[in-house]
Amino acid sequence: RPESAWWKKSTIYQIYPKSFMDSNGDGIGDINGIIQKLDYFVKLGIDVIWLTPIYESPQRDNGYDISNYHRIDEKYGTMEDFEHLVQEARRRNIKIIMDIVVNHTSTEHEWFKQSRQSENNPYRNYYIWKKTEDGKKPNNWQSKFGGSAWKFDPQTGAYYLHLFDETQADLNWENDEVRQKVYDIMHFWLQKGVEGFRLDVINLISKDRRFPDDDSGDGRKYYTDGPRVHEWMHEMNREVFSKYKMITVGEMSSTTIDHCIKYTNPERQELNMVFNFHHLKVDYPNGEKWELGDFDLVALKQVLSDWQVEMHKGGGWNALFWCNHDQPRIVGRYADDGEYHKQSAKMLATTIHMMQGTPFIYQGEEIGMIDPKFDDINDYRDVETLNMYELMKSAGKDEPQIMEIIKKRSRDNSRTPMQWNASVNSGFTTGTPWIKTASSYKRINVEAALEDEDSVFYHYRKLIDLRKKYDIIIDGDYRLILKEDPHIFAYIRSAPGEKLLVINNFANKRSSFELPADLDLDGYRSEILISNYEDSSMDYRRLNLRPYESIVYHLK
Ligand code: TEU
Ligand code: CA
Repeated sequence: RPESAWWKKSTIYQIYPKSFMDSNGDGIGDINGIIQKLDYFVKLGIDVIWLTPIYESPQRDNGYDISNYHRIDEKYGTMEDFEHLVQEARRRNIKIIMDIVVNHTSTEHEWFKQSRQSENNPYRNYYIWKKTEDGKKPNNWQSKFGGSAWKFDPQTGAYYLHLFDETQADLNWENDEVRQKVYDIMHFWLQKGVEGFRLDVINLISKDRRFPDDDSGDGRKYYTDGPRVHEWMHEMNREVFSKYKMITVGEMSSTTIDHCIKYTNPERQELNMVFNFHHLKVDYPNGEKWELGDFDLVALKQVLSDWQVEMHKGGGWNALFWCNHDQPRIVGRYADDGEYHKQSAKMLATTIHMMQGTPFIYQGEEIGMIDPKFDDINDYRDVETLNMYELMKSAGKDEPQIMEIIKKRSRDNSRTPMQWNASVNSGFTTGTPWIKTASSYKRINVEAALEDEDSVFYHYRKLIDLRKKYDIIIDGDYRLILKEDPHIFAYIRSAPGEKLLVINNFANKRSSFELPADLDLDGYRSEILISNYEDSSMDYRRLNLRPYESIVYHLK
């Protein structure tokens, strides 16, 4: 069996610095706070951390609006602090991945300030400007944060494109100089000792240059996995990635499996792995995020299984995840954050971590953090949430209805302070946190988790460890079983001479499992690798699963 790349055996931990650990009491997490907590990652078994953006930024979208790519935002610390972090991480064999946001810059970036000055400014062509004769918007494309994707700028009487907030202007990747500048930025950070990048919405950089109206949608089909994106990914790989020992993960918005195979099949020399979001839309009615819908396990199984099977076949590689800074906490969303909180959090973790790909854990997930359930719009900070609040209001929805949706869908659900202990503000800050701490911190926190042998934390640690020990998790093929079962998510991983049987009950009640008759599992010895109840049954042929019970059998 060929030896797999190291990053296929690693689990990556995502840090949202603003909410991770505040070292100086100003209520905002910072670099020195991360340094203080490095040993925590060692305890969990993590060898790679990804930091969401800490570059200089007006923070309209919490750092995804960058005004200077070569500086650290002073809220997070200094360049010296960052260099210190790199050193301290390296001492513990932890690699650092930075977030690279180059689909757009802040409108406060010097390039944009220049660009908007005049039509013959040397930076004019760094962004996407359109003039229209009748003064109407260039087309009907919509911003992902609501409203038109075009903003009129009176200085030159032209519109610029912004797929996100109006302070996030899309860069013009057709301009060779822009691409060169992006590669320079990457070299700058790699030379500081960074060992990888997470590339923000990188599949949106190539727009259809005709900029047509989208009669049946919001425009995304004209810029998602656009005409030149693979050409540019390959160019980036040649100009930058190929020159370092590093890893890359692309964040892909509304992408397809075929494109993701292309992005990640090593022969094409583009990226190492990709995030896609289809499994986090199975509770969106008609794909609509800002409407409430029911969780559909059969749909979830189908989506995740298609990605498992097809990416494996095509030689691609998935990034596996439930949580990030844009998603509500998974435990209350797809399982239970009440009575069966602990079992649910473990069950969900096992479901994902036994799949093929590189798992990512988002801060707080490893202790089963849950949504804060804020009732008051004034407790929310996220630009998307606040925009959508206004849009839903003007569409005539009433306040309680709007708040019900926001409570379930807001990105702030995952952005509340990390829950370190049961002291005031969960040990995150001695000051006033920039966003309120979730009230669950007294019960759900790191200190309590470390003291409890049976905690969600130790379950994650075990999963991280299993991946390092069992190659079948990395290279085994995948087959979904009991496809139509509405409560059980079960699958089999197979490698020559061995199997993993992964069985998860997504119901809050007992469910009976019966191994399909056509599976030939005779002649194997079996052991339980991990489960979330103390005394799980050894008889994997017939099980009476308890609520949210999850068991992994290794057959050899
Ligand atoms: O997110 C891209 C993205 O498309 C989403 O997950 C987005 O949050 C969602 O569509 C909103 O409904 C990335 C970053 O992760 C996000 O934090 C940034 O706001 C966004 O890009 C813009 O840079
Ligand atoms: Ca601080």
